[in-house]
Amino acid sequence: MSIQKLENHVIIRNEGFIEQAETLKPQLHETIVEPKAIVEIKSDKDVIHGWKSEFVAPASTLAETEYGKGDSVILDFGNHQVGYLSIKIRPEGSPPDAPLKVKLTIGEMPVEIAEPFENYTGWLSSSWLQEETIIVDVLPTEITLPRRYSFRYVKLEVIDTSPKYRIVFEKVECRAVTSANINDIQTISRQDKELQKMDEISIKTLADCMQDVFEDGPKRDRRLWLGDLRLQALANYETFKNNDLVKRCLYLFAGVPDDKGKVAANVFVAPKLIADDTYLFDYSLFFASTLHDYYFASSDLKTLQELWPTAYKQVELALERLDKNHILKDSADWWSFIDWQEGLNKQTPSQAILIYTMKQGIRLAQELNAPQQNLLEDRLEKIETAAKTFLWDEQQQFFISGAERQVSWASQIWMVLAGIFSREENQKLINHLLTDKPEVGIATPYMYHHLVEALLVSEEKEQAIAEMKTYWGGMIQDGADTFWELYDPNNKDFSPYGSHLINSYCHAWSCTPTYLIRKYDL
Ligand code: RAM
Repeated sequence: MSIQKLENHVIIRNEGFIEQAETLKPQLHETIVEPKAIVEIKSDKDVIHGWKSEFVAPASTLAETEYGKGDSVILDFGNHQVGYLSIKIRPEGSPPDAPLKVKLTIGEMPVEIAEPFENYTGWLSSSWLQEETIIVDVLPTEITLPRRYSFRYVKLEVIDTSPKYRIVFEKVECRAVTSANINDIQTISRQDKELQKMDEISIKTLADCMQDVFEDGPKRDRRLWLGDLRLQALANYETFKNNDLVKRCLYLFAGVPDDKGKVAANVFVAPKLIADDTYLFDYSLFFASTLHDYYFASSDLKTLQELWPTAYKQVELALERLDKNHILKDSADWWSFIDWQEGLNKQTPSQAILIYTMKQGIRLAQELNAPQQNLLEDRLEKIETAAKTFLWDEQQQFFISGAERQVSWASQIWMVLAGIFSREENQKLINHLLTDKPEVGIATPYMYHHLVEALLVSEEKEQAIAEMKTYWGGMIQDGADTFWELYDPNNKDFSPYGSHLINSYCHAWSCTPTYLIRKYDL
């Protein structure tokens, strides 16, 4: 379990930055979506989580049926939706002499409809599981649920009417919302239909996560995380090109640093802008990285000038963790995310991320003619040399991490991306990784993205495509309408949270195939 909770969390609010973010608040586009079908969720041991949906009737037949106590119906909206549900209900029979009680269960995946939420035992709050009980005094009625939901399936269960009346669901619809403008996308037609499909699903994933900010997942955690933002922004530059939304998110992070200047790993935007008391070594550094990518996508020099001090501060604070050998200190109590891989030592991948972001920092310093450039270059050289001296195991031909000298996928992948070796050496390393397959592997699409990008920068295009087809292609075969937060093809029930019910099935950090396909012209 990984929960960070800080006492005496001091935030220094920069009202100018917060106002700037406010002016960039996006407009939400709305679309009314109706369910496509009435379905049943059936048990099937051969499908993911053991549950599949089966067509029963077109959704247009919904209003032909009367429902009484204990009856239920499952609606399939045909694709993933993020929005507000409304239901029109009328009574049939005698005048309603008791309130109507209806329970809604709302799910992105069939498993969420099939398995009772009461049985959930994960360590994240069960309040994320999407359900609602409504009690209606006066019928007929039209109810709009106040919460925004993320779903494909909705189960309506009549808990009670009275012996004297039944009800009809005359209409159910969803007001779907996104700040992405689908018309802004240049459609591409690929020869390879699998890649084409992956591109489309990535774009849908990204669009459904684009709300008031770039959310990590519209079901959970519904907030702005830096690590997710960095990847969403990259996918966005290749597709929606909503640069202002990236800019808004950068200003939000820069608006609430702590008293040392460190930016939080995630922020809440309601009831007002609040920095979460969670700090991750890699995520803070990715502020600089996201600013780098934003600047080169937008040429917005003014924003770069304003946010450079915040970006540089993240590097400066990260450098404080180096020991006398220029290697990041490892300890049991530090927080760097990297991946949800069980038992992963974070030292070497974090060192690589430091190198990766310092290089981007140097590029920014050059653009600005900033005095920090020399210092960054000087430190970088030492840190890179130290990585080769102390973290590279000549005998194993792998980078090792921590006192246990762990060989992980994450260390090799991030060192390739950090570019401390030549292209040929990187190519050798990444191929060695794929053939040797060290035990400490990859747990998330987030880390998989980095594997694929490491292959692409090493000019291993065919292998990159093959990995994407196994991984994101595997999700598609397992029924993904949008790409998932977690996916382990060898253990499809995997969840770092103790239950796959709480996993998010439309998740920002999984939206990058469109970036990889378009940027590297796959
Ligand atoms: C989970 C979410 C989020 C991610 C953090 C580190 O809570 O999946 O997207 O950035 O972990």
